[in-house]
Amino acid sequence: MKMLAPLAGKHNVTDFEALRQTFEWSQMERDFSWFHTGKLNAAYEAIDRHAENPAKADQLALIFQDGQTEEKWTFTQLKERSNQAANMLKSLGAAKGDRVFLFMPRCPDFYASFFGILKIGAVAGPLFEAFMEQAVEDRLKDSGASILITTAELLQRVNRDNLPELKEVIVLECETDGVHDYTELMDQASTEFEPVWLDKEDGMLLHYTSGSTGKPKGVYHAHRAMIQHYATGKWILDLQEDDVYWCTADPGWVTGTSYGIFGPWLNGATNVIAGGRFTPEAWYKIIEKHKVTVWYTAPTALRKLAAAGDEVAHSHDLSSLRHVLSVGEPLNPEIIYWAEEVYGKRIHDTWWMTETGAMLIVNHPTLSIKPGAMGKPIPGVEAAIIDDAGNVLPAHTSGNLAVKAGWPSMMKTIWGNQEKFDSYFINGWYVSGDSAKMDEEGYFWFEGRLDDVINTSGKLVGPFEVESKLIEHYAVTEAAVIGKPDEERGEIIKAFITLDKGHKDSMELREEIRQFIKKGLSAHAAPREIEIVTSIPKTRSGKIMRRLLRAKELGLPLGDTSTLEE
Ligand code: 6R9
Repeated sequence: MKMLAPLAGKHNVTDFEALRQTFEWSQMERDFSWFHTGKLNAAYEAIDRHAENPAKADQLALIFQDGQTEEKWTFTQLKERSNQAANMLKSLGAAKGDRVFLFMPRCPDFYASFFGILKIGAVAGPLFEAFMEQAVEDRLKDSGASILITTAELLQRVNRDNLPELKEVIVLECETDGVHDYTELMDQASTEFEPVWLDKEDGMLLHYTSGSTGKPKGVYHAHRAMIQHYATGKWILDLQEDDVYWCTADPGWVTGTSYGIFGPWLNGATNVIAGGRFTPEAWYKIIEKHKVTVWYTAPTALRKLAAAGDEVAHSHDLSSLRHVLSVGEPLNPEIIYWAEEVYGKRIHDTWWMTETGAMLIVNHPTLSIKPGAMGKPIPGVEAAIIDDAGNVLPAHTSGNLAVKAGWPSMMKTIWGNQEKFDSYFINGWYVSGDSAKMDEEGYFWFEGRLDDVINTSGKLVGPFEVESKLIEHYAVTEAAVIGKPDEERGEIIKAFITLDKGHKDSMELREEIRQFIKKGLSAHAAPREIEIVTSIPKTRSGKIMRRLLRAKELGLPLGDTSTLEE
C-alpha cells in the first residue's frame, strides 16, 4: 500500500502522537472566559469575543457568495446583527430552553439568527432547505418548536394547522398575513445585547438524524460541545487567524454547524459561505476568488469534481489551498490519489457523527495517510473495535466501531427519548453503528453501516421514514427501502413496493411515486429505483427484512432466513 507523507508546513500541533498521550480536556477550557467566570455562551466565544478584540473587530467573519450575490460581514457586524436577532426573539417572548427553528437557504441572516437564538439561551434547530412538508412537520412537532424563522417561499411547506406548539413565525421577504416580518423586527431591534450566561450542560442545538427504525431522532447538543469544535478546528482543520476557510456543508446538517459555524469562528478564521447549486465551475471559482486556504468537503462532491475532469480544475487557480479535508462517507483511495495529482493536495479524511458532535477519528496533517483509512482518534478520545458484549477486539478484527464515553461534544440526549440515548452504550462505550477494523498502528478502517441506514451522497436516510411516506401513496400497499451501492453517490435508494389491487406497474406510476416522495419528504430521500414486487419479506414478528432484499439485489448469499414469515 502507498503511504502518503505528512503535510508540509507549519502546524498548530507539531507532535500529534505526543498530544494523544498527554492531553486532557480540562486543559482546553483555559482558553475560554468561562474558565474564569464559570459561565459561558458559545455565541459569545465564537463571535463577541473577537468583536471585542480591537485586532480582530474589523476582520471579515463571513464572506457570502451565491451566484453574483456577494456579502461580507466583519466580526463586529455579525455581533451586532446577532444581537438584533436576540432582541427580536426576546421581544416575541422567546426564552432560555425554547426551541427556535431556522428553515431557510444559506444566507448571512441565517447566521445572525442562529447566534441570536444562542444568545438568549434558546435551542437552535436548523432545517435543511430541501425538506418538504412531512419532513418539516415531523421535526417541528417532535421538538415542540415555539418559533420558526423562514422565508416566504419555504413557509408554504409549513402546515401550521398541525403544529399547535408553534406560536410565532418570522418571515424573510415577508408578504404574508398572520406572521412577523423579519426585516421590520430586525430594524426595530437594538444592536446591544448581553448574552444570557449559561452552564456547560445547557442545551444549544438540535439536529435530526435518521436511524433504522422510527422517525428521525432529535440529537440534542449542549454548549460544552464548543470545546471540541474549538480544539478540532485548531488541531485538525489546523486553522490560523488569517485563514480563509470554506466548509461546503449546509447548516441543516451537523457538519454545517460544527464546522460551518463553530470550528472556524471559535478559532477566529474568515468563513466562506456559499449558496446556490453545485457545479464544478462554481465551486472552483469560490476557491479562486476568495483565496480559500482550508477546505472541508465530502467524498460525494470530490467524486463529482473528479468526474468533471482535470481540465476544469486546471483552468482555475487553486494555489491558495493549503489543507483539504473530507467527511461523511468512505473516502475512496482513488480520490486521494486524484486530488494529489490534480490539486497537489492530499485529502485528510475525518470520521464522526451527528451524535458525536465533532471529529473523533482523523488524519492529522502531521500523520502519514494510509489511503482508505479514516486515521486515528483525536487527543482526549479513546476508540476501539468491540464485540456485541462490549469486549475490545484485537487488531485486524471486524466489529463495532466504539468510542469511550466522555468527550465534550457528545450529545446530551435524544430529544424526548432518554431510552434511545441509553441504547447507544455498552459497558461505557458509545457504539456508533458502523463496523470497522483497527490496524497494528492504530489506524481505523471503515467497513460499513451495521444497521439499515442509507448513506446517499453523504446524507443519512432512514428507510422507515421513506417507507412510511411510500405507503401514504394511494397505489402502494407495502414498501421496503434499501441502499444500493453506487459509484458516484456511495449508495442510492431502492424501493420495493407492492401495489393495491386495481393498479398496474408502469413507468408513469413509478415516476409518480418517486415525485410523491420528492415533494413530501425531500429530493435526496426519493428512491432512484422502484421495483414492484408481489410481497415484502418480513419476520414472523412483522419486521421488514431489508437485509434479505439487499442480499438478493446484490446477488449475495441470503444468510439466516429462519425468522422469515411463511
Ligand atoms: C458528520 C456526519 C454519520 C455516518 C457515520 C458513517 C458515515 C462519516 C465517515 C463516514 C466513512 C468517514 N461517515 N464520516 N464513513 N468514512 N470519514 O457525517 O454525520 O450525517 O450523522 O453521518 O456517516 O457511517 O456513522 P452523520
